[in-house]
Amino acid sequence: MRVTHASLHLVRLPLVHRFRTSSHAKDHLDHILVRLTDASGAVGWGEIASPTDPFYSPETVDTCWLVAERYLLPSLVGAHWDDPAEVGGLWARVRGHQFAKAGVDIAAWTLWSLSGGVSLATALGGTRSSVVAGVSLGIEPTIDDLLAEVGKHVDAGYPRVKLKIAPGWDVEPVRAVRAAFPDLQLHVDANGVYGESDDEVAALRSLDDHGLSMIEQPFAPRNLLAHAALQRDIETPVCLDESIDTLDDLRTAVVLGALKVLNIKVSRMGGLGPAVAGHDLAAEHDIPVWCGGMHEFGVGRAANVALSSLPGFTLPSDVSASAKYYERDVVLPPITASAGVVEVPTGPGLGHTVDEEFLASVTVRSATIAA
Ligand code: OSB
Ligand code: MG
Repeated sequence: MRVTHASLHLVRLPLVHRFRTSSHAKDHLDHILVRLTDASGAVGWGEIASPTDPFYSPETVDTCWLVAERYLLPSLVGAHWDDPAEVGGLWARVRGHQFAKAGVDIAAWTLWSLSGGVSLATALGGTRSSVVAGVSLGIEPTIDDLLAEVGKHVDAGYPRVKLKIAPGWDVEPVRAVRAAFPDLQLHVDANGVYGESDDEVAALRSLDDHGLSMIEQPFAPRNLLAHAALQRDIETPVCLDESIDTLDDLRTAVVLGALKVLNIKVSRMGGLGPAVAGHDLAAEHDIPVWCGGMHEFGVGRAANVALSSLPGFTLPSDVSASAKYYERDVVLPPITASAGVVEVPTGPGLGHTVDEEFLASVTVRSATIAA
């Protein structure tokens, strides 16, 4: 297979509901869609779902654009490859920049599966015909606002809710949500903002009493030792997100006892190939995994749905329906969930087509790279 033409499209979509985490708030997202074409004219799409600012990871939309345009696409366009698992080898010299790599990698997988007439899920080794979705809810102005948001998504059928927490917004919202929804599968995500002061560790430890299915990334990404110490002290599983960019990170975290659950994000791990490898490695260590999200547009979320169909994804994934995020998504049909369950498409490739006319109307900037 040979990509003859590639293009990047910076696309802006407004969020239906303002999203606040421990580090920042956002009303719209700017993601970069990657379009690859081969000599037969087949088209594969990918998505670079980096946040605009370097508050989740060191990458930004601007660094992704630069790295994809200057390094990744020039090494891919014109090169011969047989399997998308080889594509990462074309840019092996490029260190880091996982989000940028992931967007190009997803496009290679979708092009290859489409050309081969198989679904992306099948190409990845998926076995499930549907996946269970959860929702991730931001920090709200008041507890009442939060209870209303949780209620709305529970009513829509989502069986699992994740709450963003930060020092000062942790025990109280968790207690309130737990009191109102005693049987809900509930977990929290701190995005690495807790320190190791006695007060902050005590707050995390007291979350152990609320039947949470996990505490996600309480401490800074590189601070595996603090995660291991907390995991020794509490029953609730510690889940890692920002700490795990590579398989080497995962091996180290396992040896240290820093996690009991892994959030696999295609973007954070640098693509679908590395995400599948992370799934396999976690399974060897009996670590259950779920697929995290970055508020992807339909292209990236369809890839997340396909990945979540692998057998080790035994916990609900952040693959909510398009309507949770966007009034209008870039794919047709949009991603839908029924009683919190998303069907895995069986048609070739992504199983969703990109609405190119709508895309043109929301594209801010484009660039092309030809052989
Ligand atoms: O930590 O999982 C996270 C969104 C942006 C940045 C980081 C995270 C998130 C989410 C959203 O939790 C999950 C989703 O896509 O629904
Ligand atoms: Mg997270």
